[in-house]
Amino acid sequence: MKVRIGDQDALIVVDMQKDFMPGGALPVPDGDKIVPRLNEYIEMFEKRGLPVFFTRDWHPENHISFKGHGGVWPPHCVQNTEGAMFHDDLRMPLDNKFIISKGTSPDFDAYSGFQGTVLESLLKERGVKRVFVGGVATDYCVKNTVLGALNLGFEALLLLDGIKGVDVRPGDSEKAIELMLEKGAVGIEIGDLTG
Ligand code: VGL
Ligand code: ZN
Repeated sequence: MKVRIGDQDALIVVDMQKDFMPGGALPVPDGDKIVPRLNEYIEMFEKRGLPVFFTRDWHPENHISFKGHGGVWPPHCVQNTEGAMFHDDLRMPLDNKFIISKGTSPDFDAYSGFQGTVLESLLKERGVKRVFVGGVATDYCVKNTVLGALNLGFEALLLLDGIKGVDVRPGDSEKAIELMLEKGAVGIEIGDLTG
């Protein structure tokens, strides 16, 4: 599968925040291991002047997804806390970079970067037709962001070497990948990129 990055492409990096990394409040095993690879993808977009979107979970401290507030997760990615910050080594372009906060109001959760955000309109007003998606967690926010993109009419390339899952039930990430591919996403790795 050879892919050439072009001017209708954008990169979406999902939820690479400290709370989702080993040692964080809701750790994704080996979540930190994909940082170098994601940085390579980010650099390729940055060099071409193409937009890079960083989604982040950005919850109030009484968020509905938290245990004790009706949800199943330990409190995580609380607005303005250290755990909500991006991984220190994640490459942040100076230009053409967008931070998309989701799950920001107490009573709504959002696993998709498109849910309750301006992501779709920012992509469409830039003429983006195809999104490359990596980050965490494969079985939650990556899955829902990819499915959201497909539903909205974008082509979606799943960065197979730039995702990690939580696997609350063993096999969840594998199943999520199968579902994304079945729905029309195309799985790629860094070696598939040309030019
Ligand atoms: C996520 C669980 C809860 C994710 C966010 O980013 O995949 N997972 N909140
Ligand atoms: Zn969350």
